[in-house]
Amino acid sequence: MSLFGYILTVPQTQRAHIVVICTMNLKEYKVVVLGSGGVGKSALTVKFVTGQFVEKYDPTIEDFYRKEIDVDNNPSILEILDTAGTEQFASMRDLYIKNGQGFLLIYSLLNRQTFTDLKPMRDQILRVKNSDSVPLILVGNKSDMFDEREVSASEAKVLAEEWGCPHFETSAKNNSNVDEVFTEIVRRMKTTQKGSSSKGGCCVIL
Ligand SMILES: Nc1nc2c(ncn2[C@@H]2O[C@H](COP(=O)(O)OP(=O)(O)OP(=O)(O)O)[C@@H](O)[C@H]2O)c(=O)[nH]1
Ligand SMILES: [Mg+2]
Repeated sequence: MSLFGYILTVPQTQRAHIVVICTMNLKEYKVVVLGSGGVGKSALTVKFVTGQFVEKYDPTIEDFYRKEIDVDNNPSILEILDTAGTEQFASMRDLYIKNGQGFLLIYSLLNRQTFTDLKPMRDQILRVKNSDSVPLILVGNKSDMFDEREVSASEAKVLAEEWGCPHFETSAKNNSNVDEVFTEIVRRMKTTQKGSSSKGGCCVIL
């Protein structure tokens, strides 16, 4: 019997006492933020999750965040794994990649080496996932310091085209394209994987 049908069986005088608690299990998407040390992985993630810009550089070992996000009128939960850029922790990457569904590959547009470093990371993703259609986005961060850039937008676009993925330039400091990058990766995860879990909602009648 439907919930509505059940309520109709209850005498009208008692219906005012029925409290219905409904919980909706939202689809969950797991995104992994990868890139060399100091490119702004944590700053972008924290900006997206809390709205704050982290000025101080405190190298990450591993941080995990959950945030509800509304993409194209579909509320979802985004689980974000902010990884360590330092090579010391690179051995953990296979595990992160195995568990992740979408990947943000971040470089600093002030530092060419960080751009070059992304190629082996993408190769690793494709190898671990055993697929060449993994949702990922190439992200050039620190666009507020464009005067000091070492990587042009056009060469990054060429690489993104070669990889068949979008390219964004972001600034965690100026809040430029931060929400857009996270929204777009969810869109891509939705279309390729249709979400990791789509449990139905649950209603409790008191
Ligand atoms: N100007 C500017 N500085 C930024 C931006 N994003 C991050 N930073 C600064 O760059 C430094 C490193 O940022 P993090 O976010 O800690 O870098 P990370 O990639 O997480 O580094 P690891 O955790 O070591 O891998 C910090 O001092 C940030 O404030 C940005 O968009 N613009
Ligand atoms: Mg960090």
